[in-house]
Amino acid sequence: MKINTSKILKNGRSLLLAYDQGLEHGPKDLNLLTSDPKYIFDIALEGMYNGVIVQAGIAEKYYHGYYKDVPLVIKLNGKTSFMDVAPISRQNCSVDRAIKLGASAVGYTIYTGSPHEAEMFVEFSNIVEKAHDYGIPVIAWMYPRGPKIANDLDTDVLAYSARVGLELGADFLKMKYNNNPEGFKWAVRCAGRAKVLVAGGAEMEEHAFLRMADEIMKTGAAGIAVGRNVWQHDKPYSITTAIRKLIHEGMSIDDALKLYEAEAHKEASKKPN
Ligand code: FBP
Repeated sequence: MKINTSKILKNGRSLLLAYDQGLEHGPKDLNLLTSDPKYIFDIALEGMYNGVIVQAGIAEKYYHGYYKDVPLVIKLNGKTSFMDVAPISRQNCSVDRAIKLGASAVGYTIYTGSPHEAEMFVEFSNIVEKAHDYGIPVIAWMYPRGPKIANDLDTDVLAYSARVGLELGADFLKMKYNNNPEGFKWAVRCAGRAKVLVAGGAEMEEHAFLRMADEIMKTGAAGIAVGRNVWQHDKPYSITTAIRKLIHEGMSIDDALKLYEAEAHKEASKKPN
């Protein structure tokens, strides 16, 4: 069966908008605007994202009508931040249900290094088998975490996790960036034909975020799966335009920074005082 990656990947690159933080981190990440999933789906649609990542419950209640133009990625597991020891994240949605909801891809977090990693390996492998029967791609959030993981951003730890994702059958790996371009290139290399998408992380100053995105794309990563750095930003559309040009049109970082400033000026003038 051929895996159809064409919905979430354009010319080998992808920009996804992640919105599963309500489950992973809780309402501390949200405010009056961002607690409304419509706000995020509007950004995904107008910002021409290659996909929006949500849990099934959000998809069921908000992904309909015109949002169907944004490819849907359903996250099939998740855990709250109340649970911090020996991390495990269990499946809460089937591949069948994700497909009924309109998913073009499914996602699953694996905590490599957790005492429970074997359980997640089994669940993940079953998901890969089922999703690939339907021809839809699987994104593995490869997050090393557990008693033996002293530093989850260590190059060897990241590279090992990337390799695990490839070996277990992931089509895409969502990974954290370690601000070490040479080291990260090795992790991308170890991911082989599994395409690496980098998580955005906690909100940072926009120029720093765009510079990081530019650096990431030079490591051979296929794209970014960003959340808070876009939808917590007060100019989400401007940052989206700049990052999209960086990723999909190979815009230089200097031009992307200038573009951001110009767009931010326009976006500010549209906002009611
Ligand atoms: P951000 O870009 O907002 O960091 O989102 C990326 C992400 O992978 C989310 O999909 C997920 O909710 C979150 O990070 C989990 O991060 P952590 O387990 O480190 O809290």
